[in-house]
Amino acid sequence: MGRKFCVGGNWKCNGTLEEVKKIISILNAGDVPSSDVVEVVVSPPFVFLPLVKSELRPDFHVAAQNCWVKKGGAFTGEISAEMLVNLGIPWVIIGHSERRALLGETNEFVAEKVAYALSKGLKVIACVGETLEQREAGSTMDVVAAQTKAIADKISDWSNVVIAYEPVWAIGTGKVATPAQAQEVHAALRSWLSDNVSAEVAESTRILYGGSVSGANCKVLAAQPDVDGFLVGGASLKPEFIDIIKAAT
Ligand code: G2H
Repeated sequence: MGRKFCVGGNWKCNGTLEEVKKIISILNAGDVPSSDVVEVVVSPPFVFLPLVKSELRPDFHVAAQNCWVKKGGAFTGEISAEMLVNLGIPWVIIGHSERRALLGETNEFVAEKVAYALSKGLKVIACVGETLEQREAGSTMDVVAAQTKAIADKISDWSNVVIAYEPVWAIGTGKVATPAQAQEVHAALRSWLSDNVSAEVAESTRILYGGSVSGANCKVLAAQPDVDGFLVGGASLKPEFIDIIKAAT
């Protein structure tokens, strides 16, 4: 079976109650391909998760933007995987570069979180990607391979994992990777999975592109054979998110 196109909307730390309600109504009215063709996952800040889950159309799914690395308890300010499961939130984004860079999340810590979230039954969008310095030094593939290896070392079942390749230099900068740059890394990641995990996992695991995806650039990126969807930030807060979902067809 082919890889179903997947579009994630990462709202990051944005939105008032009124704005969130407005985004929900735009999404609910959007004319998009059926869920047989595209899987849509929107990821609001934690505080809006119950609202979004209850008001959002049922063919779109909801993700948290993070969760704690193990069972909840005395971890002030954290949200556990168990809580997400309890609220019926099926997905979680883990290892976004903003958390890696600003909050010091290491490859190992991210991988532990991925493994724990999966063990609780969550589906995971695991983010990888290189900085501009790393790209210019020619180490893009070493970096994303190390990030992916840390995860591969801790999990055995990849069926609930989606990888998001997000070059850090393209995030929120308006400087999108060219289709060729995205395809090159996606293909290399798939080949890494084939060599280091299995051919089946390489074939079935979806690899999303993230970093300044917009209504204007999504079609050419989606046409790349190893681009299986997008993780969208800024544009996921706007009506053009509907156009990006339509890039699935
Ligand atoms: C990358 C992306 C969403 P943006 O972080 O994950 O954000 O589309 O704003 O670059």
